[in-house]
Amino acid sequence: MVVSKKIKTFLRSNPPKTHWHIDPVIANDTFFCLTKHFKCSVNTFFAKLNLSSIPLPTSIYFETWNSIKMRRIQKHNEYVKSIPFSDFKVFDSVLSQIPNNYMVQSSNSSTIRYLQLFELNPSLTVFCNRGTSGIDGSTSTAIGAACVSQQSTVFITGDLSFFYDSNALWNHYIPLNFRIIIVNNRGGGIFRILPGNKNSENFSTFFETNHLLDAEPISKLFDLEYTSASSKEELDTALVDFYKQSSRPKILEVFTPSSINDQILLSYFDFIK
Ligand SMILES: Cc1ncc(C[n+]2csc(CCOP(=O)(O)OP(=O)(O)O)c2C)c(N)n1
Repeated sequence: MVVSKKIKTFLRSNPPKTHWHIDPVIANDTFFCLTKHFKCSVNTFFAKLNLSSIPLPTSIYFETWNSIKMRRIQKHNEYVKSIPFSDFKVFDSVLSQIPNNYMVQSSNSSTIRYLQLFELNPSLTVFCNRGTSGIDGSTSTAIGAACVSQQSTVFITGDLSFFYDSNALWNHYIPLNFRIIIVNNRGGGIFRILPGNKNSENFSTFFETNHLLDAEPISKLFDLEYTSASSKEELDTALVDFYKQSSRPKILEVFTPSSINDQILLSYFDFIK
């Protein structure tokens, strides 16, 4: 599933001549132009595809898109340096400090949207429940995946998604190296990013669902180690020890200023244009 609506719309309104989907089971016709479904794994497909026998046309396709990508990365780095502590800045610190070969589990909604804006360490494997994109069940999924795969796992989540599924912590199977990072912006930050009037009580009560909860009492209840951070310095300090071996799973809760998060994200898109 392509997360970005802008990219989905772009590809739908600029359809390719052919669209091949490679998957052993299912082929979603996301761009309404699917021409062929190869029912096999990606590795099998590329092992059988004899590229040297295919005459390749001369094309500037790669150079064109690669230079756009490079420029975007450069603008991205410039922007991150210039912004104050916010959701965006938290993702920059957090994503650059996940150890190699971790599984990253993401909740919905702005968590996965921020995640896709960053160049990730290619040794990480990233999962998120997309489809109906519920904020429910992400913690349960992350814990289940960590148990079954036995891969070191960090779960990154928003506060509402975390509190919604806190019952996921009530079991005896959470691996000791399981890590949770809660980006607590005191409500549904995604709704501030979407267009509409944000300065009304109706907005904060019924859309953003403002709250003052923090995860410390829940960590005590379920016997998890707890740390919090409210600035870049505190976050970077907390991350130094966060992935070290421990006798209990850990939660790191990062408090961000909800009033500036949306503006920082929206200005990012203007800046990299
Ligand atoms: C089960 C369910 N209920 C409601 C929604 C609508 N919804 C989408 S995002 C969101 C808020 C998410 O807030 P949070 O987890 O704090 O993440 P943030 O957007 O702040 O990063 C809600 C309520 C949903 N996706 N799934």
